[in-house]
Amino acid sequence: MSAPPSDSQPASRAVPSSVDVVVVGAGFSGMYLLHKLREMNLSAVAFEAGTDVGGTWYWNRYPGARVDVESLAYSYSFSEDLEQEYEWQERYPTQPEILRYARHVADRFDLRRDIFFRTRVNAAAYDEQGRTWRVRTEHGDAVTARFLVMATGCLSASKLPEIPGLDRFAGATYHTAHWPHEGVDFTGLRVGIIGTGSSGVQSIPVIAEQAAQLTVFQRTPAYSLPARNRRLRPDEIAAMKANYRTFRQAQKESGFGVPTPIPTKSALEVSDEERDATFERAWESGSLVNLLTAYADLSIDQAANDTAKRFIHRKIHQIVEDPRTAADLCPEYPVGTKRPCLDTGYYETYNRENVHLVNLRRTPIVEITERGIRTSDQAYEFDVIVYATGFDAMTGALTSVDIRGRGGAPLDEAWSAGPRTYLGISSAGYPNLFMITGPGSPSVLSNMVVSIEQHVDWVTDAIAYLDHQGLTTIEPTQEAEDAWVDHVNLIADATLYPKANSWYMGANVPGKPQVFMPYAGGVGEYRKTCDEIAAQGYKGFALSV
Ligand code: NA7
Repeated sequence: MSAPPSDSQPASRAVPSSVDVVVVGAGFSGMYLLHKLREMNLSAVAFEAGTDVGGTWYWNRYPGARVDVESLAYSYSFSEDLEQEYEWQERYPTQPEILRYARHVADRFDLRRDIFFRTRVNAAAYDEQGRTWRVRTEHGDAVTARFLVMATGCLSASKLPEIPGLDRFAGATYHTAHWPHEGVDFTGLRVGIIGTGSSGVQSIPVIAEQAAQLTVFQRTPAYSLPARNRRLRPDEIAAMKANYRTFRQAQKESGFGVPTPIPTKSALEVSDEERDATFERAWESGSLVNLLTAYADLSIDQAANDTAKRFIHRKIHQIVEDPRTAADLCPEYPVGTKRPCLDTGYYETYNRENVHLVNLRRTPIVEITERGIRTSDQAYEFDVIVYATGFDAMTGALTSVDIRGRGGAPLDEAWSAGPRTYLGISSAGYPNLFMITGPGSPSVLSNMVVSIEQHVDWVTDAIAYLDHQGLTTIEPTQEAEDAWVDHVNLIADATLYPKANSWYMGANVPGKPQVFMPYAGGVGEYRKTCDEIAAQGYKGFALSV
């Protein structure tokens, strides 16, 4: 895998020995945190492994990478000036456009002066006597902080597949989450790609246009809707800018962080014609949320969900000319229980003569060889292999840091049977440690920017409260954490989510506990709960002087 070249040189300066807050990560969470902490006159530094801000949008530079929430909604709301000034170009911006936005925010709020780039945090240990966190970086620097905030993202610990022979391949290999900054030219090459999640679904059509041959190795098909991306019109940008405050409030109260009418009808109570017309409108709208919220029971009732599944299967069979390929592209798990995708020409790509689908359910990969990929029935030769194989989601970036709480307890051991948090923000035994969009919060089931802002606001309010009250530590009680974990599970079990082998469940990482990690109760409900807990003097947390 190629290492990214540098593109943002921080001024050379020494890491301070002590600050109020250490922030790990300079993606959308870390950036807003730094800004807020400065406004509170707290000292803070952020450590970032990349050479620039942007997090997900810094790393995932694969061809075709786009966000699947609309730009005007997938943007910070904390600064009205920023909202008004910034001009988004596209409905679903590309990775370069989103990275440009992140850089603009970093410049506008002068964030880089408190960020140490090219600096991975290796370890953090809580000092019970000093009531501080001691944080160590890969360069050997150590900094002491009153608070530690992990703004490390839900999808940042990338994953290679567990396939024998990974090192044997003689050609070039790329993981979608570590794409070379200079891009890759596939012209005239024979390319194999493993993985058909969002990264595969977005990159396959673009790679197919360049490559001599593209062979897609699919273990589980994705449900994908056409994005119907386009340039934004000046009038719609102006209308949103005039209405932003109302829109932002609606985002906060919504289920997914994207305002949509709340469905009241069951998919089973309407005629086939009415249902098809509704699904057709959702398909035409280019919005995942419109499909997922078309009926009230799609996420909780198998028979209702089957109606959406049949609709999408029909679409795939209409688009893909070869019936066997079309059948292989049809998922069997309930719609929405693995992360659905938005694409640009994905299914159509399988009608190209240079694209070939290998169904790994029928013919699994046996090994990677020096020349390519061998499945149970054939050896394929490639010049390039692309791994679009995803992430150790939600917990990977947290447990890969050696975090030790009270009594030196390692976080990865405390979470060995699955992540345990209170509100997805904090964990018992780890005082003054906060996670932004951690497991047990809506996070990946929502518009991430909405959830990030809510967590950053809640965490910084909690710090302000402690300082105002002359308190030094905040830590969830074991009872509150246990009750929250039970609540998260109860909600998940009332849905169809646990029916799929998804990264929401940790199913893509061999040996990872199978626990549904995000909170499925919706961002509006979740926010209410967080606000109530704060209003009751941080109920469920032990606060001490
Ligand atoms: P995803 O969604 O986790 O997709 C990874 C894909 O790679 C998925 O199709 C996996 O199949 C496949 N995979 C993983 N390991 C293997 C092995 N060993 N053999 C074959 N196939 C494998 O990651 P993405 O980067 O595409 O997207 C992540 C999120 O970013 C996305 O959900 C959006 O929120 C944005 P599986 O499904 O595990 O059978």
